[in-house]
Amino acid sequence: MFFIIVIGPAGSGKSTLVASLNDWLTTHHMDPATINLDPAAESLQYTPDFDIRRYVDARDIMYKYKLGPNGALITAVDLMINYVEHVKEFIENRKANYYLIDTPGQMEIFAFRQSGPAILDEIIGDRKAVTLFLLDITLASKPSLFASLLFLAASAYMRIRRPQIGVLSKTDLYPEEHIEKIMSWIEDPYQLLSDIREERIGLVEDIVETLIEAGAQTLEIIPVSSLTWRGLDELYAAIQRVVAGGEDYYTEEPSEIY
Ligand SMILES: Nc1nc2c(ncn2[C@@H]2O[C@H](COP(=O)(O)OP(=O)(O)O)[C@@H](O)[C@H]2O)c(=O)[nH]1
Ligand SMILES: [Mg+2]
Repeated sequence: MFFIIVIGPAGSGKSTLVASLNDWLTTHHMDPATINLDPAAESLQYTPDFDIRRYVDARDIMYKYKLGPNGALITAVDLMINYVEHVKEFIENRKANYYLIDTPGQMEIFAFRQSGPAILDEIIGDRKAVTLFLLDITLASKPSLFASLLFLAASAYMRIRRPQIGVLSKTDLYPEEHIEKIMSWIEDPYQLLSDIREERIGLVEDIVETLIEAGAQTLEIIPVSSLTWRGLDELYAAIQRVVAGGEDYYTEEPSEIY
């Protein structure tokens, strides 16, 4: 039994990826199950096998405690820990091969507060898990903006502390040249640095350079589209390498970015 945690900024395509990966795994007879941990999800592109909204619903909390949407989501995520036994019970009974975990839209409320990582630890324990961090291609139009997504992935890693694979999402929206450009930045961080230099934004160059020079860690990134299923085979292979091969993607090649 393996856990696939899907994380990323609001609207980066987490729930859509859970839906498409669930369909892909089902098509390939891999027996997946979906767990929705977003108490504020309005509508999901899949029918979750376990749905936290049955126990904690951000909208109910908003009315009950007279909170705004953010306050309600924070409260909802904090309350989720009380229902973690139900998640565990579901997992024990369902006995799936893969559990796909969908997380709240606003990743900072989940990943950057104590309750999110604590809930994941409770659910997963010391079983094998991988985090898929979504880098939304629509937010990566400039080299510096792409670098900012890498930093976000790195800070999510610091919170979740599980092997992480980057997913460049929504690639169907951009021409192939743009995707190739982004992939060249991943293969050669110095190319990213020199393209950032052309933007002439000072401090950003220094930050990126420091991180490259520090020999900080690498992130494998796979271009994916949940619409066309582009990259889902590669993504599955990468997941497989982490969870079945026991490799830690963040510590394997300490030579590239981070
Ligand atoms: N074109 C395209 N749109 C996508 C893709 N994945 C997600 N989206 C769209 O992006 C928006 C946000 O997706 P969602 O999965 O709800 O994001 P979440 O907040 O991270 O869960 C929705 O309108 C999706 O239809 C994709 O692969 N291609
Ligand atoms: Mg979502």
